[in-house]
Amino acid sequence: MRWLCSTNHKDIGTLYILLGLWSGMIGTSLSMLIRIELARPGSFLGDDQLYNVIVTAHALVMIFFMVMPLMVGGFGNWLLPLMMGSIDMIFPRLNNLSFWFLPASLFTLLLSTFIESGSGTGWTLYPPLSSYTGHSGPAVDMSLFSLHLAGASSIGGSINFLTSMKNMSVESMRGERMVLFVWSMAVTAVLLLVSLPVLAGGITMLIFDRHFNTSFYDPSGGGDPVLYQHLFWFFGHPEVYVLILPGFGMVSHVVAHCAGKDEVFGVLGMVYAMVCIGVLGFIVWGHHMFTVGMDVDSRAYFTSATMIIAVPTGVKVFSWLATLNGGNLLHEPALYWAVGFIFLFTVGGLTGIMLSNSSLDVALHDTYYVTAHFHYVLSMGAVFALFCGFFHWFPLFYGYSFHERWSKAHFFIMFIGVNVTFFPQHFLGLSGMPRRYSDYPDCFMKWHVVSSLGSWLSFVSVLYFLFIVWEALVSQRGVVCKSNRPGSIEWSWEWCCPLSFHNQDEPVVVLKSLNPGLVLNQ
Ligand code: HAS
Ligand code: CU
Repeated sequence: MRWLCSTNHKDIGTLYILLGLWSGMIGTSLSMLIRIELARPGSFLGDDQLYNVIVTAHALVMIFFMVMPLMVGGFGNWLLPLMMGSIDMIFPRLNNLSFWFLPASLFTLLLSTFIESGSGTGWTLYPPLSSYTGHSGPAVDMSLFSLHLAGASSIGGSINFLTSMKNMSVESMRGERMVLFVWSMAVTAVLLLVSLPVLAGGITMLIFDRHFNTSFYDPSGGGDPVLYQHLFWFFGHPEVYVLILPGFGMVSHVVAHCAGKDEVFGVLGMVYAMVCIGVLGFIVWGHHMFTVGMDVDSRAYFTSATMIIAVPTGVKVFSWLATLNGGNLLHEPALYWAVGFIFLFTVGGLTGIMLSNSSLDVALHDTYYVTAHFHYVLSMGAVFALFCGFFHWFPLFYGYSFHERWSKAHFFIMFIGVNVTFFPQHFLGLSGMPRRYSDYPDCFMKWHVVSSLGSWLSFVSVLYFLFIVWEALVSQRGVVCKSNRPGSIEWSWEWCCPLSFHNQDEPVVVLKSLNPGLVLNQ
């Protein structure tokens, strides 16, 4: 059990990966309950508060305990030191602490669902629903405490990552020469560091309103619930980029590797695009609040500022395509996920541009169109990027390889499943189906049935994925080097890091030293 208190970045990365997979299963189960409730008009769960609690827990679990731990905690911890040429993170014990905040936070959140009637507030926890009048029991307090803990974990992690990048990188891997995944983590860490304290302040004020007679968000005492929305979305919008930027980093490495190229097209442009997305992410939060009664000038501003984000994101999309163009493609599962990511993330991004038009958003806000948008960028953006990274780096991390044909089949099942689930939600939204409702009139039934059927297919693909991982572990198949370039040795090198740092002449030796258990079958 010593590895539970390990301060080694790889052990901690593995702990995060285990936690993320575990929470992923909790989140998936909750999503299936949602889709069962919505598969038919009428009530399945029999209790709308329960439905709201499930929706809330699904979102919080997926965001804070699945995507973030896997991307930032898992891949970040595993890859950063390798890609910086350093032996570990600079604060190894803080690293361990950051991890252990999370199980405590997850436990608190899940426990809150068993207290009185749980917190059915949605992941945004807007007052007055989350205030004492809306939810008087301690469930909301537990959810807020859980958020505080998860936030402390991320702040600790971000400080660790940034300080490590500054002080632990080898000379040849600093500044502009940091590889793209490291850059993506740098931008992510800054976003977290700046935005999380604002969330912490906002929810602390909510706790004060609930228990200490303040009225920050209560008009009867001179407060305003819209203040909460400003504080929440000043965190919330940068947060959605936290969920995708590390994915951008991973996809860049996989695309370059699978195209048989040294680096992605326009590396420096990719760096500037990420920094640009990070900076712009802080000044567009109002697009979540177009319906609060915002004046027309602010709406014009938030619409224009939001749309500008399409430019750096377009730079990224077209650079990935330019990298693939003319490449000697290596047809492995990770490439499938990367291409799936580029296509479907773009679909989600374009619906985001639609929503950023305040005049349209007044009609589409709080409808299934929004749900469709963010599941395209999350379930098919962030999650596809995670699978992409997982299939690419798992053999490096653990020394075993996946069954290739099965992994490809898994991609197609998941690809069809998520599209069947979420594409119809655009139609539902456009015809006025509101979000966060457990029931609906019969006219919405057709697309809800299709969506629920799709979710079963995705569920099957999750089970299949677990089987594939299990099979890779029990079969203990070694890693087979395939090459799309002259000399597979070079390929093995690329696998870890496209830029050279130490011992470039003997990459296999380096790989072995990174992971002594690694079996390389030529
Ligand atoms: Fe979003 C709501 C706008 C990216 C996640 N988003 C959400 C929510 C989540 C989320 C979770 O303006 C719901 C929160 C809640 O619970 O209420 N989003 C955007 C825009 C982008 C964007 C403009 N979102 C993301 C990413 C996410 C994410 C990334 C997580 C991973 N989003 C919104 C808006 C709302 C919103 C409104 C509020 C809706 C409401 O009413 O509540 C951009 O970053 C997307 C940029 C990407 C692209 C695709 C690639 C670019 C290319 C270049 C050419 C494109 C051009 C555009 C020139 C644009 C290929 C042309 C335009 C056409 C339409 C053809
Ligand atoms: Cu936003």
